[in-house]
Amino acid sequence: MKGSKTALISGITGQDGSYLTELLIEKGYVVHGIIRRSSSFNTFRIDHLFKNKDLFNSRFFLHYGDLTDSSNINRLVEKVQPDEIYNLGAQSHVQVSFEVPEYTAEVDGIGTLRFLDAIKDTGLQTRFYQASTSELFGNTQEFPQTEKTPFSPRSPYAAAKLYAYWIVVNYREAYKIFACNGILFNHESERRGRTFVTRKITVAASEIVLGLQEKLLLGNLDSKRDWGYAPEYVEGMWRILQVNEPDDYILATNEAHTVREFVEESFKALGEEIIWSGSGINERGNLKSNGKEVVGINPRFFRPTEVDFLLGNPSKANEKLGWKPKTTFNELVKLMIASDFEKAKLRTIL
Ligand code: NAP
Ligand code: F7E
Repeated sequence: MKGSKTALISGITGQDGSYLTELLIEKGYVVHGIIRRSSSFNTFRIDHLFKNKDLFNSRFFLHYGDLTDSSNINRLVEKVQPDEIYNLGAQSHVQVSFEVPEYTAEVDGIGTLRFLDAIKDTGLQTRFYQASTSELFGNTQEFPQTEKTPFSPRSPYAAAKLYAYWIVVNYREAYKIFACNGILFNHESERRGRTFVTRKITVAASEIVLGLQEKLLLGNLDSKRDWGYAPEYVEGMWRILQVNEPDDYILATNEAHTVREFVEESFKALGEEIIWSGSGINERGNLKSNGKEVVGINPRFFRPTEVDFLLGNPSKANEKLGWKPKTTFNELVKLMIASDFEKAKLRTIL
């Protein structure tokens, strides 16, 4: 569409990709997304846009592609000629990265280089957003973390994202590419993948209360994270590309909670209280109302190296981009529970 900006998004089928697409379409962009071929449909988060006949193939386009395929990335950059590129595609699960470290490095690390080389080689004047992560800080001793806190990755995922972070900085300096890192702390939503701890908890708590599931098995309950609400974070991504100079920014809430607190708040939102007993792998959580054991530990969910505590300071994003998180921890838990409880209720009548 003449006059509209064009964006190219990798990872469009993921949590952030779907919210970012909605935001950019609302802002009048033409959006091109890269989807992977899969043996079954994996577009459920963007199906509502896909089915909108006024949008699809006029302001919203999908292309098959993969971050492991340089020729595909080159072709798409050349064909779409985007004003902005958002590289959100990744093997994004930290625990899984211990199982598939080489693939994670290939997609999350070298995949980023592939985009940057395509921009360099085509000479396209575009703006590039890289989905960097608080996992880069690992077990840092500096609290809260800022853009100046040294990195100390603790997983194959974080090590791959560390390469991506620095290659973005290098191409910005070496080739004057408008490339930026958004160092985002955990952000969650009703669309969060079900194997990340927040969604795993809100789905399980809803099903337990409705009698559809017996028990929720978790790993490290004492791990602390800075959890925000994903739709607000994709707005921050967009803001990072709208300023005059390319730079790197933290997006976070500056408030951290343990996994244990997330469990407690989730059951509380459903009108139940958890009573903890035991310790280590024998710790368990029982419902106060009827004594039923509903939370336990499975060492399978412990990681070979854990990141114990992350807390981000978003002051720079606030000052330079006017970005501020709005949704509180309690509100986040409540809205995830409300959504998962409704979905679970539907299962009781099927
Ligand atoms: P997500 O829901 O797991 O989505 C990941 C996306 O990447 C999916 O669309 C996935 O496609 C795609 N993808 C995976 N492998 C790919 C490949 N080889 N080639 C192309 N695309 C591929 O992740 P998210 O939570 O939206 O996160 C978005 C980005 O931000 C990721 O890079 C993540 O590492 C990073 N990040 C996330 C958080 C967070 O808390 N959410 C915080 C910091 C950084 P399929 O649907 O086909 O699997
Ligand atoms: O784990 C602990 C686990 O998998 C959070 C990704 O989006 O955010 C995410 O990475 C914490 C960890 O997210 C279970 O050990 C306990 O300490 O929800 P998670 P993550 O590893 O923080 C960062 C910023 C990203 O960049 C990543 O892409 O919860 N935990 N028990 C558990 N975690 C899981 N998944 N499952 C459990 O049963």
